[in-house]
Amino acid sequence: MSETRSGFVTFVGRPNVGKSTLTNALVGEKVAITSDKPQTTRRAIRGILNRPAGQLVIVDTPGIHKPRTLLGQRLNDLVEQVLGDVDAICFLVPATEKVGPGDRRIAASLDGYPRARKVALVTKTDIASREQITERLLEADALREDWAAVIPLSAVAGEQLDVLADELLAMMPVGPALYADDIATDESVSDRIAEIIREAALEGVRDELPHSIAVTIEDIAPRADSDLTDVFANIVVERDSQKAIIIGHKGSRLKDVGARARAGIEPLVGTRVFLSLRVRVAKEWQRDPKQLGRLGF
Ligand SMILES: Nc1nc2c(ncn2[C@@H]2O[C@H](COP(=O)(O)OP(=O)(O)OP(=O)(O)O)[C@@H](O)[C@H]2O)c(=O)[nH]1
Ligand SMILES: [Mg+2]
Repeated sequence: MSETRSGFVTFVGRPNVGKSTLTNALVGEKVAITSDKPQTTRRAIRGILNRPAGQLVIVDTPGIHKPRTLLGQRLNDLVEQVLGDVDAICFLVPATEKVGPGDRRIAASLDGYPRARKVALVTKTDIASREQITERLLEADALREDWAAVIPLSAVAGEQLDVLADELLAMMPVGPALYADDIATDESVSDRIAEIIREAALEGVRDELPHSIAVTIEDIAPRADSDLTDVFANIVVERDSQKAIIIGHKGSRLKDVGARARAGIEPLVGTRVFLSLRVRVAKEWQRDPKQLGRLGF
């Protein structure tokens, strides 16, 4: 048998550049939630890509940003920890937006990780003009001298994903698969369900509210003698006014969130799901170390 390669790759970049969408596209399954709100990802989510040539473990991380809360600070710290442990770092910039100070800062900070190979990715090419793509490739290329590759791609249109996977695999050390070849992620079902509910709750909310939403799972229990699983979960927000928004007029919004979430949870647990959602207020949890600890940060 020919030798295989395996290792860890991480995607970094500003919030909203498409790290999680690309992770899912490469893995071929939704392992990380995505949204058009910045700071959607709050954990280091591992997605696993298997090829005859080997295995890539993709670590999707939170976007790197100027922190305004303790949560924001903890998310940036988490990214730093991940970067120290990977074999390759992919830095993402969307083709549609000019490279700015935030991108420059992140690209420069990769100096701190000399062991990792570094790749620049120009994303969202499906919604960019040729001129934008060319301009962004030049801007990205100029950010560092040590890029092992600079690749334009689209996670949504599935363009150039094979090129990226092949390039990355070739950079990995020789070795056997690190995870079983039949799992897409090592996230627990409970954590994945919490994230699916948070994704459903993020849809249609604005301003500061996306940042204030957290989800906890109380219980997941198969119901005896029936093809039904009960899921009891809490949507946590920071203020009473936010609770009212999440619930909506006569509970209409919460009902929609529940329906959307259930559609995502059922394929995951493989049964029909009864989803019970409660909305709770944890005052200013993003700034409170104790509450953050309770929520797993
Ligand atoms: N058209 C297009 N949209 C994309 C592409 N990749 C991501 N998006 C959109 O960009 C938005 C942000 O995507 P995410 O994958 O959540 O971005 P992220 O970098 O993980 O964001 P954070 O977790 O908040 O840091 C979503 O609305 C995606 O649908 C792409 O290749 N093409
Ligand atoms: Mg993300």
